[in-house]
Formats: sequence, C-alpha cells, structure tokens
Amino acid sequence: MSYRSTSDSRAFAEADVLAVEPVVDSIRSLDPLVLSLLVLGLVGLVLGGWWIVRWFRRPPGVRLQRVLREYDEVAVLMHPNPDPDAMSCAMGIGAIAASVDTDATLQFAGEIRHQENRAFRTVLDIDLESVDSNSELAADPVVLVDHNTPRGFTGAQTVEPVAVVDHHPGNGTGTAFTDVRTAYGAASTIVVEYLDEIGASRDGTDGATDLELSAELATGLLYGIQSDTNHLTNGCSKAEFDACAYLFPAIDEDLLDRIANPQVSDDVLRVKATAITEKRIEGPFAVCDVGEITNIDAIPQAADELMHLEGVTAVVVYGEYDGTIHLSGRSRDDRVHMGEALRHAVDDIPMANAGGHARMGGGQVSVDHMNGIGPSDGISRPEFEDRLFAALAGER
Ligand SMILES: [Mn+2]
Repeated sequence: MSYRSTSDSRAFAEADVLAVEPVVDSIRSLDPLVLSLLVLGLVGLVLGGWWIVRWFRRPPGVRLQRVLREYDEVAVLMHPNPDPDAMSCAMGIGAIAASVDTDATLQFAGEIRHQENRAFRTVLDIDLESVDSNSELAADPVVLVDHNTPRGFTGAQTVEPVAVVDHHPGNGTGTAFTDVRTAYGAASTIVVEYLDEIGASRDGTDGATDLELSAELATGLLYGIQSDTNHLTNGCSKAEFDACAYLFPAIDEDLLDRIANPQVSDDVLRVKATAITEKRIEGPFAVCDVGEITNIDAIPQAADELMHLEGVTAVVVYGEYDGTIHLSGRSRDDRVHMGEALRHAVDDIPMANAGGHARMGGGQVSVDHMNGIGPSDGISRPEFEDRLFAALAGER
C-alpha cells in the first residue's frame, strides 16, 4: 500500500479538469432543446431506478397490499379440503384486501369434513364458498394460499394466480406476487408477518392503518399455526414463535378453546374405540380393520389415536365406505416409509391405489376387486392384513 504525495494528487486534479473541459464545451454547444431533453431523460432514469429500488425494498406484506389494491374484487383460493392453516390464511388475505377496499371471496374445492375444520369454520363464522369448476371462481384475479398450484376442481390448470402465499415446496408462482417460504411451519405465519408489516392494530392500541386485527382473525391465525405444527412441536421455525407472540394480545381464549376441543361425533368415537379394542399388534406395528363406517375422516383420526400406544411405531387403520376400503397409515419409525409400505401392500390389486409420505400415507382398494369379483382372484381380509404387516416390516 503506497500513499499518494500531495503533488501527485494535484496532478490528478489538473488532469480531471483537463478531461472535463471538452465535455463542458460540448454541452454548451448543444441545442437548448436537446439539452433539456437530455436532462429530463436523466431525471426520469434516476426516478425510475429509485422507484424500482423502493418497490423491492418494501416488505412483502406492503407489496401484496399494493397488488390487491389494483383490483375491485379477488378470489382467495384455499387448497382442496382446506385445513385451519389454509382457512386462516384466506381470512388474513381477505382482511388485507378489505383494508384497501378490495372485495375478497374466500373459496375452496372439495369438502370441509373433519370436525376440527368444521368447528374452525363455524366458531370463527367464516364465509367460505365451495367451487367445482373454474367458472365458479368469484373473480378473475386469484390469490392462492397454503398451496402454490391450483388443483382439485375442473379447469384448475387454466387458472393463473395473481399472487401466491405458501410454505409448501413447488414451482407455482403468481403473476404479480409470489411468497413461498418452505422453512416455515405454517402459511399463517407468513400472513401474520404481513399484518405486522402493514401495521395492523391489535386491540385498538397500536397500528397505523385501517386494518384491525380482530379477535376472530388473531385466534384463527394462532390456531392455523398450531394445527400445522402439531401445537408448535413439529416443523417449527423461530418465525412461528414470533408470530404467536405477535398475535397474543388479540386472541380470544374462549374461541380458541371451542376450536381446539370440538365435540366429536358418535361415529368417529366409535371407530376410534374399535381401533383401540380390536387392533392386531405384531412387534412394533398395529393394524386394525374398523369395519363398515359412515365417516371416512374417522379412519385417519383412529390411526392418530393408535399412534399413542406405547411401543407402537407404525399403524395402519382401514375401514369400508361405499364399496371402497379406505386405508390410513402413520409411522414414526425410520425403518417404515408409510407411503411406500402402503403402495407395496396393494400393488397387485387392480383398481387400488396407495401412497404418501414417510410418516403418513393413505389409499383406497375397491372391495369388489379385493373379493375377486374383478379380474383377479382376490384376497381375503386376513391375507390383506398379513400383507400390510409384511409391507410394514419391509418384506414386500
Ligand atoms: Mn399449511
């Protein structure tokens, strides 16, 4: 490293002046009109650049609010059979839209069956509409929450969402706004951050906008986070805890209790009881046929219940509904990839399908085909159960 002497820097200064002089001369010789146009162009460039920088430095919640403000009406679309995380996200986006006078219709494909999801919708009095095809979407601009590719209704593949807010992996994007954070445990967490960024008021105490965080919205978002993270025990990031702390002043404990502890219908309890009393256990695995059922949501719930059994690391519960055997499996055993195990268990039964993730899987088998009424010879229930155990043990 060398230091430049004073004479050197003077020499540089003189050289600079010498270089600048011809430029100044040529500017002087320009036509005043051309000169003013040049100056205007330069100012435009600087302003444009500044605007672009400002736009991208705005927090995402503020950017989404700006995008929503462009429309009179939007459809906020949840994934099929929406869960509390999807529903509370939709509520939150609806509130952000309302803060800029944009009408939001909250829509979903499929059904809301699970008692937890039904209680969520009823207790928080959320206005949700179901759709069977893209022609039923309430508006052209669609905001996707808790998923990033439209699915589950006719024409879903033709829908190009304007905005996407999600925490699942995938390549889906919105034309104007995309915020997918796969490290987050719940999409509701992202929406909570938006509310904070926009400056929503909690309990009328703080906040700088017209957006007030109602008790219903705060409670919904808290429960959305809780239900997607198994009550903050699974798949959480620090963001989930921060979001819960942010929501705390606005939540309503009574509403929360009613959502978290809904009454369970008689048939669901009966299926759970059957699973508990009739299960067959082999080593660390439990399998149970719960017979004919009237509510297919009872099956995964019964599987969850059996997972509480000490010493059991993987379970499969199945029951018959409307001519189809529905299977639901759970695993906390690193040796058992539940989706693969179920797939292997039914792979040579015609019209059967099964699959899923490592810890959770499901499937359907047509009773006719299992009985051999279809093209194959069929298999008996005890044989089917042996297959399930073999698949769990990795022997199929
Ligand atoms: Mn979710």
